[in-house]
Amino acid sequence: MFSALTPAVKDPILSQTLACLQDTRSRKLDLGVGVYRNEQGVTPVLQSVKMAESRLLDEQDSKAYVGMAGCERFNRVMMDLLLGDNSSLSRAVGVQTPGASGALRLLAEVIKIANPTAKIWTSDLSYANHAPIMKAAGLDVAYYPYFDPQTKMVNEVAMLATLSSLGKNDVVLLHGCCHNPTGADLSYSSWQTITDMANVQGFLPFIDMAYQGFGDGMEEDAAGFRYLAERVPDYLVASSCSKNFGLYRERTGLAVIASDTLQQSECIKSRIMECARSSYTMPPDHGAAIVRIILEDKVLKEYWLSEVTQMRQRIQQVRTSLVSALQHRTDSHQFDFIAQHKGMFSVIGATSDQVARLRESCGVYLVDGGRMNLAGLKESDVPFLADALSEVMVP
Ligand code: PLP
Ligand code: TYF
Repeated sequence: MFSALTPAVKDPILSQTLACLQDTRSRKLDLGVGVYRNEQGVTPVLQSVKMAESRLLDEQDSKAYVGMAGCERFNRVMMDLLLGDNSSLSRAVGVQTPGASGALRLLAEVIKIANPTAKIWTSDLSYANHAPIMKAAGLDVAYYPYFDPQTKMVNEVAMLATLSSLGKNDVVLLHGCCHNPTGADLSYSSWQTITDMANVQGFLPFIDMAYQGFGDGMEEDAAGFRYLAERVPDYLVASSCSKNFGLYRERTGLAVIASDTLQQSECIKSRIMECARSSYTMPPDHGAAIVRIILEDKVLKEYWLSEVTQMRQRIQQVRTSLVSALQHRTDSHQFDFIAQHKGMFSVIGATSDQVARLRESCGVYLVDGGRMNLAGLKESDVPFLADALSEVMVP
């Protein structure tokens, strides 16, 4: 049965973490995989999560199945977090999924069922798993221009020019905030323009929100998306609790569907649950139960928000420190863009040769393409990293 099978290509991100673990040098930095680490280099379980877990241990009286859409109370509080008091809430429905990855896959499958010839447009560059997930669901994938390697910011003119040619057969995948891998986010005015284009041209906006709270704040990070959500007839969202709740391995996420009527959204939801039934059937409960407990409790929610603020501020601080260390060493403003980027990552413009030299000569591990996880960097490691970057990247 399997004799002709060749091994899979390695995961481009996780393979860097493995390589760093196997590196025996005492001085090394794993800035590959997107996990947050604190000043001690630890990815902590949040205190709010610990408190919710201990409550869950006391209160949970059954492990019976919850249902195909997961926990509807989780779906409700997560939609509230995502949408605030947005008017589209009244026509939006949610399905709990195994991480945002599960949501991306289910939403892609329902697009394929509704329109087998649909084409999905993703940013160039984008999250390493976007294209594989969409292709696995049978969708055609195309790319719109996004990252400008010169400015290290979004090339909004080129992006909007491409989007202006799309129509009813197209789906546009947008990062809600904290773009992975580049760190370069859309401006509010681009969200406005994309909203107008979706309305006039009829393409479907599909938003991936994996880092709400890691850019400028919980509400601020959703502002562009909420502007669009108020105004377009249909949209889809894949939302993740991996980073902002630190629930990575618990596989906790949400798919949101908003169509022009609640009845139509419910119809799409029923087809999504049908897709889930023919795959994993029902999502894991533990992470969703934790999130539900936190978001339903005013005090716990405040505490959790303060923990997200701490994580966000630490990332912002480390960005500022790195920029100033690099200004000092290079006597230039070549790396200032790092402080303008949002969220965990920055694409720093290292060539594949430079990425290899950083790894081999300096023990600094980035993802190929030059993505650096700033959320994995300790303040105390900034001088070491700045030395390595200025040695390898400055002529
Ligand atoms: N979307 C983006 C942009 C991501 O960076 C990630 C990775 O964390 C995901 C989706 C998947 O997240 P999850 O762990 O919730 O499946
Ligand atoms: O981009 C990242 O690093 C995270 C985590 O195949 C991740 O999103 C890493 C590898 C992978 C899926 C997710």
